Amino acid sequence: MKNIVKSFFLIFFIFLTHLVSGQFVPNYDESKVPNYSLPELLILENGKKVKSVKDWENKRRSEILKLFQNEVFGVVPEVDYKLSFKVIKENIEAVNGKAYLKEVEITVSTSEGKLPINVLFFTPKSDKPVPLFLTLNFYGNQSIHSDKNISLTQSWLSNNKKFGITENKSNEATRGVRAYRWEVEEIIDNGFALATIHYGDIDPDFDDGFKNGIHGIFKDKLDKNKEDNWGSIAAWAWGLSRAMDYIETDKDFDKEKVTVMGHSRLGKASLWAGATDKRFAITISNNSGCGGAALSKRKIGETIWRINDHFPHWFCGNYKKYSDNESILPIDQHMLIALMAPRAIYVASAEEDQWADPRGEYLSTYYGSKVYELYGDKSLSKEEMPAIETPVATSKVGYHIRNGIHNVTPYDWQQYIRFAKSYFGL
Ligand code: GTR
Repeated sequence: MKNIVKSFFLIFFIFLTHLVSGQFVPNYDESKVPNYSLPELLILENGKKVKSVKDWENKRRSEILKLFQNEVFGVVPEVDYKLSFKVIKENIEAVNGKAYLKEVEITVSTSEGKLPINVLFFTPKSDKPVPLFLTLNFYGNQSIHSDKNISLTQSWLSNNKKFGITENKSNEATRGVRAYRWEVEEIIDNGFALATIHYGDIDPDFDDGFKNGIHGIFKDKLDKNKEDNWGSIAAWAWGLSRAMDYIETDKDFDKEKVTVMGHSRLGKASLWAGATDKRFAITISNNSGCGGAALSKRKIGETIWRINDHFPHWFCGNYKKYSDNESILPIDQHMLIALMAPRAIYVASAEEDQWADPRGEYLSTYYGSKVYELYGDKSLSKEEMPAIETPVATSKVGYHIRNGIHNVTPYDWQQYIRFAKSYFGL
């Protein structure tokens, strides 16, 4: 009883401090990072050490995956669905004649409805299947390149006055507005294809009680009272896997060489896609921060409280238990990184993106990389962060921090291409 009263006052106190301060004040001071200890990556729930690849693959990996499913991202309900693929545009000359543009509509059908997901491909001209980067985008496929052949997205768009988006709808003026984040020509020149999907096609990014997007046609198995219902990040990751279902059928692409990459909230989604779907050979997290690559227990920049408060639909109900209560977390994000092993993982930070806690992003990569030792591979050698624009890498784990703000820059893409080429032996 005493404990219940104590926790009640504690919760009330936390609530009051947030209410009185009116606004969240992030901590950026390393000396104020709380004392924390990270949950053990390589100790089983029964207390035994993980000593071999077998222990990892047959036991520990699934324990960790389950914890992330139940406590963080939520569980995808078991619903019968069908997929159909329709090529709606094909082999249109693009990128100064160096590539083909193609669009594929993936339709997901359940007993409750249909959801179209439009995948845009830029594929270098080649007589062999090519490796590919698969990514989600924020403002519609038409925003990533000025090519007029790209269909305007039909799904919900996040409003953005700078881009002329005011009614959650795309328009001609949104063509190419985000081209600066997409090194399409560089990707093509290096022999990679690029595939992208507007994340709003899969699940619109607002809290609507599971009505729209994929949640809407999967709801028959959804129990509103369950705290592990899948949130939007899990939905976006699920959509990436459906794109992979298509990619496997298309002989333009080398399905063994697919890299899933994402920025920010979409970097959280790419990490979850890489963790849940072993078909992704490389996973890249660009500035993914809280709930992505950054360690939660450090509470630097964005915290679990802040992310749950602003984006209650991103994670599952259980994740709310950890708002301002990180010490009880049974996992931390180094374990999410480790779920990629033995495949490859690359994490990138930006110096001015303190909100995403670059140091926390590095540390989780460093601690997570220990799992690779089980495979006889190297882990990252230094706990100390590398210098700005001095990438560090083993054969399967890469990290860099660059100058500048929260963004995806040509520098980032150059590192991803270099890492992917070396990992794939190209
Ligand atoms: C911010 C959010 C971050 C990050 C970012 C983005 O508002 O706090 O976690 O996801 O949005 O996706 O651009």
